[in-house]
Amino acid sequence: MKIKELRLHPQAIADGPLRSSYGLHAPYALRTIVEVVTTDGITGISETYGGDRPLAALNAARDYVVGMDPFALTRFWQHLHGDSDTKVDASGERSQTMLVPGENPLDEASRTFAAIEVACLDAIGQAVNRPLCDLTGGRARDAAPFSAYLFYKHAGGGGTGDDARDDKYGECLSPETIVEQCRRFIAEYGFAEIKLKGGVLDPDIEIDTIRALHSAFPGYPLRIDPNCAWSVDTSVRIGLALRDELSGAGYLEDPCASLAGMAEVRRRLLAEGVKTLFASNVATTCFAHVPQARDLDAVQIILSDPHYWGGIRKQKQLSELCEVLGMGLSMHSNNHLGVSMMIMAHAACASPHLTHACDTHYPWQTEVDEVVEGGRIRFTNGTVPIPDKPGLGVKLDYDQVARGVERYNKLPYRKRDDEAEMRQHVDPNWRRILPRW
Ligand code: GKR
Ligand code: MG
Repeated sequence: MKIKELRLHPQAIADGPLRSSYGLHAPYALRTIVEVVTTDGITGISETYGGDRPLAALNAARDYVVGMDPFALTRFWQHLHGDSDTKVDASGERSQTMLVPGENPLDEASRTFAAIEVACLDAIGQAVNRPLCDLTGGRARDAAPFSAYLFYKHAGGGGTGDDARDDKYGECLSPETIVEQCRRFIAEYGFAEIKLKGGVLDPDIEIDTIRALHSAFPGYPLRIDPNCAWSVDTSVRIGLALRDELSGAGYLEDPCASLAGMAEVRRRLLAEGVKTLFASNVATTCFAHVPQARDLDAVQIILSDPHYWGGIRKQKQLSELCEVLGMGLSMHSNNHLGVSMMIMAHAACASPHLTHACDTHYPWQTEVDEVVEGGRIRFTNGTVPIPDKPGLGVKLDYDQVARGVERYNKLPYRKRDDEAEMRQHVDPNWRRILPRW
């Protein structure tokens, strides 16, 4: 079996005006759907980040990919990374750049690799008639657990003009409206863990929001992720204030910048008897960051992402590494379609050690944009079960893919820029200041 064709379909998917410390989500998020067509007539599919840069990197790999044996993934990794993938800077320096995870230039080779790897594994799964998560030694679980990923947001459901989507949640900029958003998430999807994207409102309002969620949903593990919007002192203050609410299976995610900053917050909280765990997808974005994160005790839970940590086999290796190092593991997310939903579910099911429900933005996207045949992936009690079908278990609806390409071609932007959106729609003087509080 050889790859005879690589097809790339840039997609624009409607997205609501969600807030984070990066700024404001644009009316459309960008993704790329990837297909590899083999000489046996099998088409393997995948999904990755969108816009010019990921597309250019995939196009640059085309000459190598066409003609490649889909089993020869290690050689492809070596081709993209040169002789050592540890040459990625382990100093933690790039965590200071605060680029959107998955769009860090240094993750590019692993991101490109992952997109092709998954499509190859999908093709191999179809060739041997086995689900993808069974190809790396058999699955650890049959369904992947996900969490309710709550966002402060302005009114609006995403898209523009005639293409605007319904807004199921309305404006959510207060503790009460976030509790209501959560109620709807849990009623519709059955999630059993809750994450709040923070770093948006004054920290005291965010403390009140977590407290309100804690009393409305007793027993649900809670996590808050301000994407480094807080200083070390503010992080300590919030850690102390939320010592009960974030205890147990909850956690504090990237409260402040850098591994050194998080290590200091952790030390100061432990000195006060607060054992809240810290998770990161900003200070730890590749294998080279893990030993340092652990040695400093800055991060206890790694938030991986198969889309830029190097795909499904790397996700499984990371799971085993975290287990050996005594660290927890969960999964990061950005806006995505149903193909990525299945990539994440297979990655989670292939990983023996997975300590917390994974993140997903999927509830924020709508049926209108879905590219998988048969419509949106369904959740069962907060999980995505692995279908009894080969490979990823989903096929593309090509009419929907074409509509996504059409939307993409009409857009004036080719990369995510939450800061520019914030200036255009909310505050003309807004800048991303870290720490803001
Ligand atoms: O969608 O605004 C967002 C998130 O902030 C996203 O970009 C992050 O990458 O979800 C992510 C996170 O956990 O940091
Ligand atoms: Mg995060």
